[in-house]
Amino acid sequence: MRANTWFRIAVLTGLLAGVSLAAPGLSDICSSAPAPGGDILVHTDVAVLDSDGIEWDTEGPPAELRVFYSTDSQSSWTEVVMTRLGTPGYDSTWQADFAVPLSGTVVYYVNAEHDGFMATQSPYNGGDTWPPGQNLIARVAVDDTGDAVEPEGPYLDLTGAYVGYSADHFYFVLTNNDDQWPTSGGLLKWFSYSLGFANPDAPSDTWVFAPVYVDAWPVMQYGLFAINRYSGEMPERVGDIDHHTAGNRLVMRCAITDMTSDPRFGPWPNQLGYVYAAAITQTITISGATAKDTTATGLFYAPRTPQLVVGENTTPVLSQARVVPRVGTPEDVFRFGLYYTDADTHLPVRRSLVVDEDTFELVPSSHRYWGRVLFSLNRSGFGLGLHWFHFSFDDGISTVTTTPDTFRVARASVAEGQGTSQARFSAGPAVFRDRVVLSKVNRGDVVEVRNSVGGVVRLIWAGSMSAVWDGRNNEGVEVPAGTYFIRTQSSPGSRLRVVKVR
Ligand SMILES: [Ca+2]
Ligand SMILES: [Ca+2]
Repeated sequence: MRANTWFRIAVLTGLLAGVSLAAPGLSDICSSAPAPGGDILVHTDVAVLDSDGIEWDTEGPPAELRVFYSTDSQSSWTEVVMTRLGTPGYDSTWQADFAVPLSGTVVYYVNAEHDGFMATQSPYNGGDTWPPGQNLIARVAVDDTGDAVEPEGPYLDLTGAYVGYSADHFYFVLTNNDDQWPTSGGLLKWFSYSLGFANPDAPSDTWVFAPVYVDAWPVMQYGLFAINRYSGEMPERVGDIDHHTAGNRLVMRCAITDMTSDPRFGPWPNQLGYVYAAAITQTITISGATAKDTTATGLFYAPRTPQLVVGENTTPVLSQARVVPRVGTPEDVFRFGLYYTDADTHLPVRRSLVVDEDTFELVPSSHRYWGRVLFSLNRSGFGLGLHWFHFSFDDGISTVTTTPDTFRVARASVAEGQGTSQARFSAGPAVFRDRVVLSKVNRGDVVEVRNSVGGVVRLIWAGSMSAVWDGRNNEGVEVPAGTYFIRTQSSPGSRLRVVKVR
């Protein structure tokens, strides 16, 4: 009897079909803070995985994304279609918004589908309800009707696979094209139904863990099995399962620790945040086992259900707000930037740079808002004179604003004067290594440093009667040794000569 190899072959087929392609990878799922009676904004980054690794979907939108949210403790869910943002800093980000009640909790999860492959979070079965209703599971695969291979009956024709979790259990639900789940087809013929998980962070891709609904005594009976995809060894029973059938639904659950404490399963929680999940039906006879129907392999982001308490919020922190350079010409690019951190990971619904009366949207370096995210923007073309700027952020509940600051735009191409008249300010030392101190400067004047061929290397706005040139250019890079000329824009005809030495 070759029953010891049947499951290996079939699971291998099922899982490789999905890993090979097209499953949409989700990352950085986050939302704004839940303001009572307001709106919540959900963001998800999406990548399409292929055999070469991760390929960002930048031409989309091939994927369909939905947010399911519940405001009644997961009794019911409302579905909202997400749309792609595609703006700078959000090329692969999808978003949706929905209304927040005045109090209570908001739970949501994201489900994505691309080319028949799904990636999903799921509801959290907090009460460990058994068997779980449809409201406590999420679809991880859809399957066509009528595509089973020479099935003994329509019960072997899968129509879908669902997953869920509680604190203690993983939940597995299969649906078929029938209203029964027979385990025997007569003498020496059995049917099995299972849904396997594989951990992409496992040290090898050898092991699949699957609850199997099967009654092929004495070979295999209902249980959680560890299955070696590459050897002919007998699947090893590593735990019990609960199982339940009702109409076209088959529900199973296993203890999470029976799966994750097995070293072959790999680290848990894992880095990638998901497990592969695929369902399969099989017919087992004395001469071996045959796969009858297999779902595409989905990605199950477990256990990661975002839950929010309406009105609860930690205020974001802004730090290191700045502009570089402080003084420049209308042609110069000014780089504005700061760091945004939100302990409760909310995305900023407002991320503004305000210059005088104008507001600009800042671009984030990542969407991991629990860490420091750099928001920045490069702009040029500001008018001459002194400009005020500040940054303003809002996480959905709290608005935070930086202290107003200034930068100055000045004309560097001032006509060359005689260059001979006596400068009214002074600079010292005339031969320097690290710094030159300019004194008797008019407060608010702009000091120009030019190289020996007349190019402007640095503009310094004098905030007081003195200014310091640190020997660096406008990009902050130390200039080479040589002769430099310093003058102020209020008296362009006067200049001082300094020599920088190494
Ligand atoms: Ca099917
Ligand atoms: Ca917050």
